[in-house]
Amino acid sequence: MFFYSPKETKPDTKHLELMRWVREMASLCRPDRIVWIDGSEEEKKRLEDEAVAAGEIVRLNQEKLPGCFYHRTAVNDVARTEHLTYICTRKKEGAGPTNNWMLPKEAYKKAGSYFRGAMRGRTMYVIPFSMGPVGSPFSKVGVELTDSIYVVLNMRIMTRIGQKVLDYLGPEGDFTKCLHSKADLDIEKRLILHFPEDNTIWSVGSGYGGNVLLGKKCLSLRIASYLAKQEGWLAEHMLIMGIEEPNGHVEYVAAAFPSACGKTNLAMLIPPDGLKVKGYKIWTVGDDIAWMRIDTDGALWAINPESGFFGVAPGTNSKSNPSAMATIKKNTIFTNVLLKKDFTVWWEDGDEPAPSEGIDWQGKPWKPGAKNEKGEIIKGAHPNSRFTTPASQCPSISFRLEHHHGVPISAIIFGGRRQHVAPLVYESFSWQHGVYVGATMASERTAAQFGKEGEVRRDPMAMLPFCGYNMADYFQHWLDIGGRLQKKPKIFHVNWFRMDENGKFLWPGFGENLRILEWILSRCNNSVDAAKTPIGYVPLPESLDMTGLNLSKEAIKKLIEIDRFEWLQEMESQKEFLKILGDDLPEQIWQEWEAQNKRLAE
Ligand code: GTP
Ligand code: SPV
Ligand code: MN
Repeated sequence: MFFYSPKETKPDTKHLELMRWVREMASLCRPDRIVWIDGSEEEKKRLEDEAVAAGEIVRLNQEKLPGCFYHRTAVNDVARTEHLTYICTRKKEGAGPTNNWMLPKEAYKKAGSYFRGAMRGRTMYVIPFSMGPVGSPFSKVGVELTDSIYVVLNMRIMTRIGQKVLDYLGPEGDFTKCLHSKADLDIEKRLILHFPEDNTIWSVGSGYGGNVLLGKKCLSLRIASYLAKQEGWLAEHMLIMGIEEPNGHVEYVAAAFPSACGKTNLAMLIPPDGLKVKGYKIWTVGDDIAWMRIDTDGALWAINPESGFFGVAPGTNSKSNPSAMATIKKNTIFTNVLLKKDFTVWWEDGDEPAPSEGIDWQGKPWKPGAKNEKGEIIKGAHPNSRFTTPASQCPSISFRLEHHHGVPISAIIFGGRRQHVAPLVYESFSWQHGVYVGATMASERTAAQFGKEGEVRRDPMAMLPFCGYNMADYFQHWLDIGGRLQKKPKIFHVNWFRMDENGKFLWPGFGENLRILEWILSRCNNSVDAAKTPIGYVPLPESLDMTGLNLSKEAIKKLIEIDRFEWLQEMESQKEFLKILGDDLPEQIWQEWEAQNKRLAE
């Protein structure tokens, strides 16, 4: 094979393995140019201008939205494609029964044929990035090669990138090898491949966030969960937030909800009017990913490895999430929302009424009320349209985001979107019972993943699409962590989405969720009693502070009610799921299932 040497900017690194790998991937993808990303402001400007000129992004109205850009992905490329996402381990058991699996050799061969020559006529950007503050012992370095400026600009917001990362990496530091090409954006030739044994990620044929910002789900969850298992820590699909009491004391919680189930909203919560007199203040540490480890004090400490938010736009407004609205006023990239005539953006359930016209997420002229051939309303913004915005711009951002040490976690909260069955909140009986609660969690499918919306599926710890190894071993890992923790966070389950018989939400949600966090924290410091039910502890109605909330006693009762009949059915459905994990499932999870089933039947 002859050596391929395109034009290349001079890398400022002595990392020979990194340079060898970049050239090897270039000789596969055949870009016209290789550009090493340094992370500077000048470089950002240059890339923005280039991408605007090429039509890859649109510069928005700089008076109204300074530093903001707009991008549309291909119509068939607007959400993560879980059916095209694989864990490639030498043995199938390594991936387990809940992941798609391919033999590494075959995966490299198949994707290699899609990558071959895919960057002809394009530039390959080399993005060194750090998940977590650069140089923190808890951070991980990756290098993403991509032919998309949109990816570079997003990675610049979501992670720490550039020369400082190369400097930290030195001549032989470890890094995750991340290769991405849009190729032809052909869904038939799209693959999102993870090779945990090689610390490598290959993504081809997509331009959608979760598939291509390889520091996010691919590295920080799938690869990181695999590393975390080996190194004795946890990589989770969780928000991290601090709740400050008037005396200045801050308690931190971490919460795992599936995609588009309210992590961003909860992490940025504004105390509701009725609780204002109590003087709480909320600090946002992260809205999507938590890396947690046991420190020398025997407690669980967490960092958010990201530096930006990739949040769902529709439904975001000054009432539901004022902090997000303040964050996205500048330096934000909007993807797949509606583009207005004045080069600002709009989405359903935002702050403004629908404009009289605009360009919708499919790139077509749009008018409010327009319908398709089937008579369905055409949305201006795709339900999974998103904003990419710097965390530093968030009014509630915690200064601890840049702390190498992270924050101590008092409570872990699991949650899903369930119209029925799951009560507003309950507390597990123990760490082991809590792990079982997380392991059997379920949620209705949302627009964040390709597939049928609304269908209930088990999504253990909100990690079903993100666990980089066998789910059964993952549960065992959670049990082991509990065994090592001297100060165990209490484990809770919440459901903001319970509905009445008319299909209306029983709970107002959003800012009002602080009332539930307040109860959770009082349970953590043992300052409030609770009612024992077969599934866990629920609040005594009088111990929830409902000041200023106009909710009937009836509704509150319904919200925390446990219907034994529904729950016995739920147990059967849990059993079906647990059986899929076979003999590898830790015995303790079955014991918890049996015990709960017995309590419910009594
Ligand atoms: P990913 O970014 O996909 O991981 O999702 P996320 O968990 O951060 O989801 P996000 O906070 O963006 O949730 C978005 C959806 O949840 C929107 O449709 C919101 O309107 C809805 N939502 C968030 N919080 C609440 C709540 O407390 N009650 C109700 N009813 N809906 C909520
Ligand atoms: C999710 O789907 O859980 C997200 C968005 O946070 S993505 O990064 O696309 O996965
Ligand atoms: Mn997410």
